[in-house]
Amino acid sequence: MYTDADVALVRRMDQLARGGMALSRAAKLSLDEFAGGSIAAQADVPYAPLLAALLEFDEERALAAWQAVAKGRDIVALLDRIVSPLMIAVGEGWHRGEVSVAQEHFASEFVRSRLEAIGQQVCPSPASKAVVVACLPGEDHDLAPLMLATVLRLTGLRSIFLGRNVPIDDLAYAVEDTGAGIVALHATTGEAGALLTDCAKRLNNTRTRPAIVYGGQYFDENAAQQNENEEQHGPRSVFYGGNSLGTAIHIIQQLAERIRPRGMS
Ligand code: B12
Repeated sequence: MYTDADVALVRRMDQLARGGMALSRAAKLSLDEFAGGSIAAQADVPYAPLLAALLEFDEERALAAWQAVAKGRDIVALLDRIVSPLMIAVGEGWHRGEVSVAQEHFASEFVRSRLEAIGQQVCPSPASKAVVVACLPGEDHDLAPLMLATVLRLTGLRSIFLGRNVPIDDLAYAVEDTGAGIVALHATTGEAGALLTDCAKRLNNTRTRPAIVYGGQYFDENAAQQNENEEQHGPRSVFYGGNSLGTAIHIIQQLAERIRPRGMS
C-alpha cells in the first residue's frame, strides 16, 4: 500500500530521470527534496536535534547533538548520511527563504569547524602523497570538497584544501609547489563545471601533470558532460569520481597507489 507521499516521491524521481538525470541522482535529490519539504517538518530525521540547535544558534547543544550522531558511525557514513542531508536541509531552507543568511552561515561554519577538528586529529607525514582539493573558479559550494579533503587526510594522504573559487593559474602554482600527483576538482554550478576543460589543459602544462578527479552535483547531473571530458582528455588523466564520498575516496586511493612518492624516479 502506497501513501500519497510515496506516490508523489516516485513521480518526482521519474520526472527528474526523464529530464536526463541519472537514476541514482534522481532518487537522492527527490528524497532530499521531500525530506526538506519544510524546515519545520524535519522532526523524524536522525539529524533533527542538530538542525534545531543550529537554527537556534545554540553551539553547546549542537556540539552534544553532533557527538550523539557521530557515535558508532564511521566518518564516511557520518558525512554522506547525516552531514550532507543536514546541509541540504539548511541550504534548501535558505533557498526557500525559511532559513536566514545568518542561520545558514552559522550552520555552515559549525560544520566547517567540526570537519577541521576531525582533519587536525591526524598530521600526514610530509613524505605522504599530496592531493590538492579545490573548487573550480566561480564555485562557492565548498563543504562537499572540504568533506572529501578531510576523509582523504584520515586515509593517510596529504590533502591540501584550497577552498572555494580558485583561479586556474593559482591552482596550477599550488600543484607545482606541492608536487601533488592528484587534483580533485569540485563544481556544483554549471558556470564552474564548464571550466573543467580549461583547468585540465592548464594542469597538463605543469611539471607534475597530475591526474584529475572531478565531481560535485553539476557533473553528477550531466552524464553528457562526463563523456565529453573523458573523450577530450582521454581516460588516463581525467576521471569522474562518482556521486558519493565513498566512491570518490576509493577512486583517489586507487590512483594514489599508482603514483610514485615524491623524490623517487
Ligand atoms: C548548501 C547549499 C548552499 C550553501 C553553500 C554552503 C557551502 N559553503 O558549501 C549556500 C546557502 C551558501 C548556497 C549558495 C548558493 N547556492 Co546553493 N545549495 C546548497 C544545497 C542546499 C546543498 C549543497 C550541498 O552542500 N550538498 C551537500 C554535498 C555534500 O552534496 P553534493 O554537493 O551533492 O556532493 C556529493 C557528490 O556530488 C560528491 N562530490 C561532491 N564534491 C565532489 C568532488 C569530487 C572531486 C568528487 C569526486 C565527488 C564529489 O560527494 C558528495 C557526497 O554525497 C543545494 C541544493 C541541493 N539539494 O543539493 C543548493 C544549490 C546547489 N545551490 C544553488 C545555487 C543557485 C546557489 C547560489 C548561486 C544562489 C544565489 N542566488 O546566490 C549561491 C552561490 C553559489 C556559487 N556561486 O557557487 C543551486 C545550484 C543550481 C545550479 N545547478 O546551478 C542548488 C541546486 C539549489 C537549487 N535548488 O536551485 N548554497
